[in-house]
Amino acid sequence: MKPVTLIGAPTDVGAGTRGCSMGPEALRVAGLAQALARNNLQVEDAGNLVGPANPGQPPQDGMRHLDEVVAWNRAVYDACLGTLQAGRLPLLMGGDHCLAIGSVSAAARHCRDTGKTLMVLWLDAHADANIGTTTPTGNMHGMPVACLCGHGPAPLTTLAGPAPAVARSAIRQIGIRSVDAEEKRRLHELQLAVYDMRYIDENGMRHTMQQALAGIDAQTHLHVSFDVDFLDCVIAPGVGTTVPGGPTYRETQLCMEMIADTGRLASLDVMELNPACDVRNQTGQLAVDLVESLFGKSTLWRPPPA
Ligand SMILES: [Mn+2]
Repeated sequence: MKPVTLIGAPTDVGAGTRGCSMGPEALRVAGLAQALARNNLQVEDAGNLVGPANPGQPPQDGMRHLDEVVAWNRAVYDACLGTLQAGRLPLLMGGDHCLAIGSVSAAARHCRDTGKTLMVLWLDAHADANIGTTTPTGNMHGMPVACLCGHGPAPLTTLAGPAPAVARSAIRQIGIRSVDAEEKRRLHELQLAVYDMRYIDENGMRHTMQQALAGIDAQTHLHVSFDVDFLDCVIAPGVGTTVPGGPTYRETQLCMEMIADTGRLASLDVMELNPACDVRNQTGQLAVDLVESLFGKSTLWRPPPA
């Protein structure tokens, strides 16, 4: 496994509820770097990126804080791309989920430069596929998937070069259970691979992950974009947009361990952790626990998967 660089992006410019700007520090307090080091990874903490404050303005043309969202995403893109070019694995600590436009665009750029094949696993309660004309709120953390597919304002869709940054077939969404009315039609038109909660209920997490990870090979760069609201809010209250009925602790552990088994994890986002909504940092600690599994912590010694 490559050495890991922690990159903090302390902003909530893309969120409706404020507070996930404190997410990076909560992950540090929960011992993220120490947990990775315990699992024999080399870790460096690159500190926090700097960007504009949250101006608290209403939407313009269906989007809130576009200028600030662009500035933060440029900073995230540059930091993640530089980390990848240095042969390291960027772990972006959000911050709201709009910042995945920058981190996934960086992964896409790096894959183009090195001949790798990008696969994006989007672990989330929400599909994040809105655009300015479909969003009910204007909050840009509901738009990163659309932007990565080339639908959105040009400064965000072209961070990595000509849009789209990512082929729609490269994105697999897991845990989805909240889709806005207009977004539902768009999601259908985009033909993304969406493993929603009904799919997980009917097929189980093991089969779901086997499907979501199908096609992975030695050339795959696997980017995991983990929105902490993926988790059932009974165990993970520390997010601004809780949706009931998410994966349990055990289901999520299995999800993370099956990703780790591929050995292809190459970049990671941990997003939307909101200490203002949390209880004694329990969600921060849970996120750290799950990230350990994502990096290969297992209960027993296991032979490498075939
Ligand atoms: Mn999200």
